Amino acid sequence: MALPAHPLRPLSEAEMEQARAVTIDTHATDASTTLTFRIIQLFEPKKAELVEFLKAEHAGTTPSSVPSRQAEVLFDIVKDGQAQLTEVVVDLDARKIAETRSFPALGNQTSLTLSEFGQFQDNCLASDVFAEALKEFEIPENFKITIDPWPYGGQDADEDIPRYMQGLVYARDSTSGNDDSNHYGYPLPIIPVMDMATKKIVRVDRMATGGKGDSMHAETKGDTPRKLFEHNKPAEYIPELLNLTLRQDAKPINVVQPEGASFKVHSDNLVEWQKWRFRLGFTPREGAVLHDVCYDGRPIMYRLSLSEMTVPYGDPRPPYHRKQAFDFGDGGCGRAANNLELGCDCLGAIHYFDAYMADAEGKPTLSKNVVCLHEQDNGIGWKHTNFRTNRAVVTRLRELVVQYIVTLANYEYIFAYKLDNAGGITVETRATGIVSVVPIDHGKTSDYGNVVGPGVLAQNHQHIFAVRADPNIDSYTSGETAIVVEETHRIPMNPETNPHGNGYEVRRDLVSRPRFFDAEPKLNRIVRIENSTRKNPVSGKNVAYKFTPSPTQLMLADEGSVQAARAQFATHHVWVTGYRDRELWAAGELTNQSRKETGGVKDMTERGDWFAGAEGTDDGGAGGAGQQSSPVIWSVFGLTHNPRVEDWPVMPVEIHQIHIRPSDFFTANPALDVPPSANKASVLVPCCNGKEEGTGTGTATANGEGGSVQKDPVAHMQGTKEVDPAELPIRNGEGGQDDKGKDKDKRRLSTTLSNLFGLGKK
Ligand SMILES: [Cu+2]
Repeated sequence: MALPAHPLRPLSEAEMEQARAVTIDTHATDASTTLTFRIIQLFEPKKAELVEFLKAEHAGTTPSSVPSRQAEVLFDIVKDGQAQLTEVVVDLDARKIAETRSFPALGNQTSLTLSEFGQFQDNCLASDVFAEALKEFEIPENFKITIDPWPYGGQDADEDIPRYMQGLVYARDSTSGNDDSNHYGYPLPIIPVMDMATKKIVRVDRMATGGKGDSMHAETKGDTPRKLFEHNKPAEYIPELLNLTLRQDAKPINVVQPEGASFKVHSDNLVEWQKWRFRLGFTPREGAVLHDVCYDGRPIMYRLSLSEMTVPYGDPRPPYHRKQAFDFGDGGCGRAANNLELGCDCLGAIHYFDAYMADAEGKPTLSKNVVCLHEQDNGIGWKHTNFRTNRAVVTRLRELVVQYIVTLANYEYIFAYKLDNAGGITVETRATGIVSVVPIDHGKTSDYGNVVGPGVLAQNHQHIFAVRADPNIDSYTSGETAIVVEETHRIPMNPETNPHGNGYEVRRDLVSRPRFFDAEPKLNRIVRIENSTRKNPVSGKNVAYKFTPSPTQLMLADEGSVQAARAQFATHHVWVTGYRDRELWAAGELTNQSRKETGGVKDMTERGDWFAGAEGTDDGGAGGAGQQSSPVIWSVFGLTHNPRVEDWPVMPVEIHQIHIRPSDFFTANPALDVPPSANKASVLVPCCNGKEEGTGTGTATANGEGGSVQKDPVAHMQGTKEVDPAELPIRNGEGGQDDKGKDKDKRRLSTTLSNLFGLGKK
């Protein structure tokens, strides 16, 4: 008998079809009603139910119940030109709707879909309003208009609008006949705004193009068309259009795994690698998600995900205040995931995961290769050389990388979870792609960004990320995970406890209620995620994982601004909130067009929850909304990106990592059993192409002869071999040093000096 689907397995094609059919049967009940689908995905089981299943799964016993397979379907009910956003949860086993939610038409909006992106450009180019706006400019022959769709941004205080989108307009020089010629070198100073229900352009905003000291507002329209791009230059990055020779001096680097990969992928997305085991999920909003992450059978993370990123732009000239993207909530990092290519996006033995996503008709469409899985070598893992014997033991730090890459208009983000052979988890973000640019008058510079090419201003902006970690350190039991903020403080010099002033102390602060705090490198502030009952048998401390919050710059927009209000998560480095099913979004569920963050981490911290062990069990004065919960951690970090010329025309990766590491979780270095085998494929590279040049002293050659490296290593002369204490000669008042010992020391010193000055024997 076939086993039932694991509750965390993504929806199959057949399950998506079934969810679609049930939704259509229920909501498209007459001929004048159509449904436009946005998302069909697995509706993750309630934690309380899933935990019981996971416990039984790990114990190898039969679970008392299996959570039912459910699908979450987000769609518009379109009738008489009006769209009603609706969400249903479909019980796939029972083939019926289990829950229904409707959303208001005005105010916060759900994320944009790929079909909306496509419609935006087509409808703009077909619009008389847009054509009229273009008449203000004279555009060189052979240039084609191209429009990057953008979320509308935060609504101004006096706005109360339905679903809008805006677009940044560029022109592409089609002379080369190559569709990949880079349009970002030719920005136009207009932003069309579209009502997505009527598909009509509601207005075209005009932009200021001045420099330092110039007006905050667009100049008035002249009587004659303004000539554009008189000084702009191509900004190509694809190799065949580059006006330079590609470097020839890089020889291939191959990653060869002659015995294949050491990970195992099972058909239901269970991944096993060395002592790690997890289930890979994939959602249109988050992309890859790690579920039930265990090491050596011990749970660590119930769920680990990238939750949100906001990109607020710092150019104060209207309408740029609305240039603020929420890449997860407005766009969707899963649905914008690249189809990764073998040998380009990762090296070595790669496994790719596909995902099914729903198209506008709700039909499952296969996205190939949206997540890649591979191992990589990250240099030395641990090493020690016994200086007495010169015996070195060295192991490699190997990582299992779960990676996905997202293209959101001009930018790319590369997200990776890296599990390593020392029990560590690294969450990595890389920003690359093309910086967002706007026009600037020829010859001017700006306080609001950097001129990266003639007539091209790359505006200052921030990228602020939120990683969500729902930990279950060494236990599936709710209430056993506790968060402790640990700091290291100076002890003032005092005769009783710190007579010489060198002492310092480690202080612990148990987080008993949800709250935020910030990175504090001066206090070495770290976050310990502990099991509150299990002690490490060696240290007696609670078993834990820890991470150091990154002291990166937080939201720069003024506290009173819409930009800051809609991204409250971006105002602190760490949030600890009380768990609720379905609460996955740092800036709230609906970020698109939001005026303020709703249902995000700030609201979660304010509802009066408490954690196990907290004094009192009141609701914190929040009107009964509080409850005892398990803690969820949100790590916020970012990049204030004031662009460099080197970021143009395509930006070298900006990397950021958070390191979640075991802290008294194991009884010793968990990588002690990593074999220190020497790599037989490594080769020696001689100097001078292997030919003798000059005297050639001081460097090892390919055959290992003729060099002085480590042959008589001065640097290791740090002591002598051990001696039997019984053999130590003791003389009164001389601390165990006899004449023979002094002679030995003298000999050693003279050898050292001789070697240092090249006088010793070789
Ligand atoms: Cu940037």
